[in-house]
Amino acid sequence: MQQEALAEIAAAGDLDALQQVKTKYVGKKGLITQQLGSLGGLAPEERKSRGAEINVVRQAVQGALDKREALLKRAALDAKLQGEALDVTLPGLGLPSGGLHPINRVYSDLIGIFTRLGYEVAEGPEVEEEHYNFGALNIPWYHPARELQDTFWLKDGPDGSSEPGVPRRLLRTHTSNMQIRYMVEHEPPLKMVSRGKVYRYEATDATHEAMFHQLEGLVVGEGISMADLKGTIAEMARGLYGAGAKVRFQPSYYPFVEPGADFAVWWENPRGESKWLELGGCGMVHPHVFKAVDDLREAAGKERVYEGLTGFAFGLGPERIAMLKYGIPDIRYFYANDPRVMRQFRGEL
Ligand code: FA5
Repeated sequence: MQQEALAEIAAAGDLDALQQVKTKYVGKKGLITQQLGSLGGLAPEERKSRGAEINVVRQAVQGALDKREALLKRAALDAKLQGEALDVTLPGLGLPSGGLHPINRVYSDLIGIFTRLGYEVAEGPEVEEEHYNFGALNIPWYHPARELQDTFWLKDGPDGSSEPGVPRRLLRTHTSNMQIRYMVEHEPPLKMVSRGKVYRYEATDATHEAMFHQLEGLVVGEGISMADLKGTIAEMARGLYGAGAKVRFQPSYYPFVEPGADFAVWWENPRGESKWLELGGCGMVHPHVFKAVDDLREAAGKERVYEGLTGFAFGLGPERIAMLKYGIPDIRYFYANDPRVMRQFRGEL
């Protein structure tokens, strides 16, 4: 019986099978237990020697059972651990990655160029008072130039009109409001760029949006000249398009500069496409602007420090740069929130 029991123990492939063998031999009604129970019917001498024999068998079987149980438990644990193991070499699930909007990419290129030239970066309001967007920029209410930039007005008063004595407000039509705000706050000499959204009440098409972006630049000091302006725009073009970049200036009119110009950059891509890219307007700050700034400073209890100085300003649209750089044919794609467009810029930081 011992041989049989040991063979069955060795053959038990899992803990359930082993439990059956255990019950069969050493359980309450097991074969060995029964034999021990039957000793009572034997003569004392025989009972002693037979009892000793059976005990030897029982101990051998019990020992084999314990060993096998430990082994099977270990194997079961190993199998469980194996099943639950983390394979760190498996490819990950891949979190979706974001990316910078193409306009922000262009802005960071531009801001990088100007901060390296020592410009400060300023931020200002999109909801603006009429005076900062127009009046102080030499565009009085009767000036036809206001019609060049159709404006979204805020309906501040209860009937949509403004209260007497309360400045009318609007969504700024350009970032040139920051020329005024910055000069009122800071003393010359200064170099500043300001980025942000601007709004115009106009029909949209492939190159015009009602909301778009601008980068404004302003430099004021003694003896600042048109040559400094041209050199700065050329430096920006080189920063954007490399050492061979070309710029073109054409006379233009903006009430807040005199003389004024539009500037374009010669753009080429590796596919051999090229053209003049009309980027923005610029010019020498009009003396009326300096006077308006000093008036505002005086009203705020500050010193008049701008009259008699010279300076230049420029304003450009990053959308135009981004459209060419990324081959985007229609400005409206930038703001339509179409994931098929924006997905192409994933991972671009
Ligand atoms: C201005 O807004 C002036 N404030 C620029 C300026 C600043 C001149 C300082 C002189 C001194 P303009 O309206 O031309 O100028 O707009 C400047 C640039 O903004 C344009 O060259 C163009 O790149 C971009 N832009 C104008 N309108 C739109 C539009 N609807 N959609 C997209 N980009 C536009």
